[in-house]
Amino acid sequence: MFDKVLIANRGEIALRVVRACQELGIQAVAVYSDADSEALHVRHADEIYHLGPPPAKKSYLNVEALLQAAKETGADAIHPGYGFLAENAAFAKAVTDAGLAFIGPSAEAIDKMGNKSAARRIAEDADVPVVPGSDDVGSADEAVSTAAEIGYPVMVKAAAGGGGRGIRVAENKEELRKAVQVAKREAESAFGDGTLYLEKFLANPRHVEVQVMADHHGGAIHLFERECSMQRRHQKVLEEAPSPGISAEVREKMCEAAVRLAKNADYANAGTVEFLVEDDEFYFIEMNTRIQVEHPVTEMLTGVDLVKEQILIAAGEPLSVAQDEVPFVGHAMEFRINAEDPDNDFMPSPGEITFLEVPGGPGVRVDSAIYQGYKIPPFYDSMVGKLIVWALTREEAINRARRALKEYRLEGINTTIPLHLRLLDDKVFLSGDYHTGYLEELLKEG
Ligand code: MV4
Repeated sequence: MFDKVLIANRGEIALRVVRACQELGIQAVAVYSDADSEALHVRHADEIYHLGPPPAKKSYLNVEALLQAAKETGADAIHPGYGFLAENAAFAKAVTDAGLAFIGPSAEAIDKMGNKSAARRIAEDADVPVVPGSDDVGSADEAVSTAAEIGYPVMVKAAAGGGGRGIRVAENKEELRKAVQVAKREAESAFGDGTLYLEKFLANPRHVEVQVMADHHGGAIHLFERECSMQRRHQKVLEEAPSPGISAEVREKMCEAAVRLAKNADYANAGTVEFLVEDDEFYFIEMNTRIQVEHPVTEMLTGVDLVKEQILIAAGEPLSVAQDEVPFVGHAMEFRINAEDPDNDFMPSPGEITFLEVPGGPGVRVDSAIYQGYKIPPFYDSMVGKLIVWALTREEAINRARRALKEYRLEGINTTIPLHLRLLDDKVFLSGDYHTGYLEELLKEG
């Protein structure tokens, strides 16, 4: 087992990993920028290392500084968290080349899944349904002839994109020619790779993802799904499990498909297989090769500590649970608390937390790295915490969430708490029958 793990991240996820290390008897090394010397992940760590100035490029994205930090502190592994370098294959490779363990999948797996069109081919190989579509299209002419086979509307996607970046919809061949031209140029400048592919455009799908976990001994399991359709501009607002929109039969098929994909790709560590769901059909779109923000939703239902499991797997341990031993009990929801003003187009709202009281009681979990008197720096992501609730039924979880969000007293900044309270009284959310376009429709209504 590792003696010391360096956490190449900040905020709530860095603190989450610190906690997992401490429970495993592993020393946790926090890194920090000049903007984060008073941050909670720094206060809770066993050892700290200063990286550099606030801009991420000079600190949390600075590979040289991170490797130097690991070397100087004598760490034997690095956990990347999410965001920053978590899905950077070159970083994973640099870590292992330096003789350290990377707590995540191999650089090869990150690289393979980072190309969304290659990931589609891997899914097809594993008999996992994909959205009707194409391989890479070399030209506008090729796109037009391929789209004639698929049928309009089609979606143009950048192979190097993902998470909503570099996508366009085309209703006919004129729009498609334009979309290909614009998307190619954008993808070249944003990702250094203008490769495009096409998919049939699904108008209002649900977004459901399956958590998988695989070890280095051929073991691979799923930990069921999370419903992630409540989103705005590709930023998830809340997540829940089980998905209220899928049947037991779809769940079983989708979860089995996710495991087949992980096994076929020789995948190790934590991963998330993303699907679009329409009626009773599901289609693979992407695989995320990191621990995700919403992982606590799965932890609440299964009892499996996903971050500990990641660390144990990276240290060579087999999976701690067998597939038929994974519980899936009750209902959980996660509410992302962002320092943003939902009444002012979600404008970032950094600054000092002048007063803070955090909810508690049965079935309530708060993963956050803020405290009263803490100044949220303006340099990083606006998510400052997550409220996760669990109860036996969806209805009880909703009532518990409403109660807990009302207990939250957070002053000095604007947050997304009022938006969550609104959603908890929204008929469509309460019905469970919502899709990826719903929140933006609701916000347009005012
Ligand atoms: C789609 C789609 C409809 N049809 N693909 C956006 C993010 C990226 N991960 C995939 N995305 C989509 N791909 C086809 N063929 C609609 C979306 C989409 C979406 C997907 C998941 C969650 C939120 C979304 C919001 C808008 C569009």
